Amino acid sequence: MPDSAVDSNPKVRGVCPHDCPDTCTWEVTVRDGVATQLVGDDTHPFTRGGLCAKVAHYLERVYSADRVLHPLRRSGPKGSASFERVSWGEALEDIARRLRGLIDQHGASAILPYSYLGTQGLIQCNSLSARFFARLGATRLERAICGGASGAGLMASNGTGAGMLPEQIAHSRFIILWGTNTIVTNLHLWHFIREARRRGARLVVIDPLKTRTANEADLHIRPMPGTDAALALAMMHVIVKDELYDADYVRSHTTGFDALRERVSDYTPERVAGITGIDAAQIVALARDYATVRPACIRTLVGMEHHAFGAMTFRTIGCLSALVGAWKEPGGGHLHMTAALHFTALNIPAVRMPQLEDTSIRCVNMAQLGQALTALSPPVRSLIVFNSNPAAIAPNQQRVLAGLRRKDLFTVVLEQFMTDTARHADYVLPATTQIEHLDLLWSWGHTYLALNRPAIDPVGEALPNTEIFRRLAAALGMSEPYLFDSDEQLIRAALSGGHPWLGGITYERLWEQGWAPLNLPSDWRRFAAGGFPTPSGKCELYAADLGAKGFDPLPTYQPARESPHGDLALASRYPLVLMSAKSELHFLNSSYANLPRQLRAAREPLLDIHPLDAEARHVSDGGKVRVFNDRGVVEVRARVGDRVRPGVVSLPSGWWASLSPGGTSANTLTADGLSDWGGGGDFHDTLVEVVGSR
Ligand SMILES: Nc1nc2c(c(=O)[nH]1)N[C@H]1C(S)=C(S)[C@@H](COP(=O)(O)OP(=O)(O)OC[C@H]3O[C@@H](n4cnc5c(=O)[nH]c(N)nc54)[C@H](O)[C@@H]3O)O[C@H]1N2
Ligand SMILES: Nc1nc2c(c(=O)[nH]1)N[C@H]1C(S)=C(S)[C@@H](COP(=O)(O)OP(=O)(O)OC[C@H]3O[C@@H](n4cnc5c(=O)[nH]c(N)nc54)[C@H](O)[C@@H]3O)O[C@H]1N2
Ligand SMILES: [Mo]
Repeated sequence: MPDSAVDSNPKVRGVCPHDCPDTCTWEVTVRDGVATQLVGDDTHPFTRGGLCAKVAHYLERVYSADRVLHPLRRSGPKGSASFERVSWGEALEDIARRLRGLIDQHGASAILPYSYLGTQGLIQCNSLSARFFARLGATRLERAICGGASGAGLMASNGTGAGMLPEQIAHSRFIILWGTNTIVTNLHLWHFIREARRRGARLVVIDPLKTRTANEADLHIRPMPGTDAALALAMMHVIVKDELYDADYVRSHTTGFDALRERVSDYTPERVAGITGIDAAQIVALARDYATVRPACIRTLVGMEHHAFGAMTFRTIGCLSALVGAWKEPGGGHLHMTAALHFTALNIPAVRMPQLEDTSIRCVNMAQLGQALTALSPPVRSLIVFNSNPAAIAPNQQRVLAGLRRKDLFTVVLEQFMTDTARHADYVLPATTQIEHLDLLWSWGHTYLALNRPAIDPVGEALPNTEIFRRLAAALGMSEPYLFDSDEQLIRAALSGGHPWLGGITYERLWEQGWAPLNLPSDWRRFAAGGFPTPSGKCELYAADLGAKGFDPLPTYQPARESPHGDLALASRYPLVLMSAKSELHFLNSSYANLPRQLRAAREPLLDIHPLDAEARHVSDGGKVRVFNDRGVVEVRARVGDRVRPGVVSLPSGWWASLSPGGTSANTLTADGLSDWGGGGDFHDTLVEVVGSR
């Protein structure tokens, strides 16, 4: 049970738990123990009273007839979703018995925990679970499928992914949304972009897809996927050649300008036009505008990192702001994620206790779950999943499913719904939703901390993740007190370190007021006077550290193996690049993709294909197509038009295979390699062929 009593006040403050940069606060009205209304908080400066198309209907999720409300034990073949109800006691006792047996025979590293940001709350996401699996000595999981490569890339240039603050974009005069679909994925930032445009800002979107956001831009530039580093190098070429860089800033606050000048000399707009598919004249104009209109902001997020050279792409783009001295003005610089600010302020080690972890134990990258379940030696014998739906969101879906179907794999899934992952479990344990548990929310898209108070008692027999791990620890006979801390204790631990940015922010204040801004300096111009947290203290145009690790120390472009300019034999069999971005307004990754309202709104997954590519393949608008490569086949209907550029096709991500027309979804086709560094996936480097079918 949540350890803070449910309040008798009928209006309860809470926070959206989803893995989204907006982290909105809300207010829940409760009558007779039932939540009757959930509305956006109009006092929160970022939420501004509005919720998105998904979360506005969060109560339908809470009270959905499809929720898993009791512990379930498998009673049919894996994947058939045949389960019988059991008691918590029976479930936990049997799970503990099975795990103990595996540990005795094979050691605890036969167990793989798999989790992500189904809830982003610091406590229910990964607090006691981190302690529990470390104490157990389970295989470790690298959770880098989102933000890993972009963060590591920006780190190499600027020492951090946290630069500008989101509200500052309102002061920009030239905004590049570079590989981010703000209106769909980061809606609450749009207000500040609109504000900037009211004051005369120009908006450029760089995206292979004509997204909802691209539709609103003054200029939409459509590179071939995975070629943005070349585009950035060509911009630098123009900026250097035309002497539009900020010589003072470059001299004082960067390393390696001469080496960079040499490097970019080859990246002429004409040559890069051939790589990116963008007109040379357009590249020149973009570079000149970016370097001369002040203040200029580059906004990036996550989509563009999912490439084999994702980190290098971000590292390269990350040099532009210093080159033109954009950091000097409020509204200038690079806006990426604010996560590092929260993680600096909060006492994360007190919550997760990293000292318990034995780093000599093997580690599995979450983007390669299929490989881990089918090829790892010694094998993974038990999989414990929470806050994630890998059967839908992990790349190379057929391989993931093959792993999940293994008869000798003992799988436990903590879930709110019978996802495609849960369907393959031996036990499904019912998890609470956000209005049923206590949590502390940080944000990767703004600088407000917020407390989520439970508004209602758990529905059915659902329990918070933390409580499930406490009970599991007890069932396994563990007795270390740190495995049994309460949710409130964990939140107090997170707020404890005494960091100045947390000054005045206490549990009591958050309980009363709901949210509080981090106490950042009021004149936040992060690198106006340099001070980059890199080894040299400068923006590292030349990064000696990268060189020492075997990477190119200078910004560079390389084609991915699985791309039109990579493995040419592969590209001749599969000539189209498949994007599977977050184009569904009504889904949050694979969450909501099973709920009636959202499924009605999303209708069906369609393959976007350009008329030139469609014609060559006898594909008609609305006609059925087979999209395939060596990893599998997806059968959907085609939408012919200019939502994609020639050479690129697109499927929406998030769809559950079991609810998709042909029984497979986009990730059936996606690559499961890793980014150059930072541990990200390369799933947007996916080549396919398309044929019309009847
Ligand atoms: N409605 C909704 N909102 C969400 C989510 C959701 O599922 N639904 N998911 C949340 C999560 S977990 C995240 S990480 C964020 C992600 O937020 P974003 O990063 O904004 O979203 P993505 O769709 O992953 O990628 C954005 C765009 O990057 C483009 N892109 C991909 N590769 C390249 C490339 O090589 N070059 C260029 N220039 N562009 C490229 C894609 O075409 C896509 O339109 O959104 C969050 N918000
Ligand atoms: N092709 C393709 N693949 C992608 C992406 C893409 O753009 N394209 N995006 C990638 C990115 S950026 C991300 S972040 C990942 C997202 O991958 P995931 O984090 O796995 O996201 P979801 O699909 O939303 O699954 C979260 C699950 O957690 C459950 N959940 C929510 N709250 C709780 C809770 O309190 N307790 C428990 N036990 N469960 C809970 C939800 O019901 C849901 O089933 O997907 C990645 N995969
Ligand atoms: Mo993500």
